[in-house]
Amino acid sequence: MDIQLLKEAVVEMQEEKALSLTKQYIEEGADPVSLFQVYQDALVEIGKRYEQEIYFIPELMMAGEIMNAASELIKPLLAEGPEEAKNKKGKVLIATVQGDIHDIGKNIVTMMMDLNGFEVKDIGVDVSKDRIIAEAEAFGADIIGLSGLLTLAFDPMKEVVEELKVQGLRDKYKVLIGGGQMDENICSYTGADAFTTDAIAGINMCKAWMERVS
Ligand code: B12
Repeated sequence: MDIQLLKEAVVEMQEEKALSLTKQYIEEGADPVSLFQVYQDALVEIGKRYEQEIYFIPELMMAGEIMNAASELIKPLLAEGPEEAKNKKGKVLIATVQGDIHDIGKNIVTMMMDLNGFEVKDIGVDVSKDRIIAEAEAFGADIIGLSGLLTLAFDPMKEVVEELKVQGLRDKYKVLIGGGQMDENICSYTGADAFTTDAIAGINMCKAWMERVS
């Protein structure tokens, strides 16, 4: 797999080329997680171009479309994945927080968690703290996964944690925040238990938490 060639095609918005390379690499036996990683890296580059005003909203939208089309190609490979899928490990309620509509990363994580043996309920984007908590309660979640890519998502994440405290539910859930901007500082600002910028790392954290309780 020529990572650079694929990344360039995505960054340059050459959808047909990107998808045909993806198909070719799949046929050649490329690892699905590495393929997702190339797309994620390309989207970071597209984000930078947006910041530099080389790209604008239409390009962000186009990037989203290319990523979704690629996900459809890559997903079936993941479905051939681990045996452990049958043995549900724990329940994860996942949402993109209020004010944020980015969902590509969340959808990837949801899919990967499911394939890794978690029971996942994805309640969508732009979800209020009250709904997140109500849904977690109704679902009997062990973990609440919050996605957010905007700086504006930090406060809604914090509010979910605060509201859990107000309702006396903070100790009932592990809260994991995810998205490209997440780091140690944001994690402590929001009061979440952990953060990740990577789906696989996030899944490993969830596995470790569930092993500790079982
Ligand atoms: C595509 C895109 C869009 C698309 C989104 C389409 C969609 N359906 O999601 C559209 C065009 C709608 C969009 C809109 C906007 N966007 Co936008 N967008 C992007 C872009 C280019 C890629 C995002 C993406 O999908 N990345 C790929 C995925 C796979 O990566 P990921 O989300 O990080 O997810 C991975 C991990 O973080 C992790 N993960 C994610 N969530 C979770 C959750 C859990 C629980 C776990 C465990 C793990 C996890 O797992 C994933 C796989 O490893 C980014 C740039 C960037 N690099 O992030 C800008 C970016 C996020 N957007 C940005 C902006 C500014 C906007 C707009 C405000 C633009 C505008 N003026 O309207 C709007 C916001 C609308 C809103 N209210 O949310 C800025 C945010 C800047 C900031 N500091 O706040 C960015 C960073 C671009 C930039 N560099 O300026 N955007």
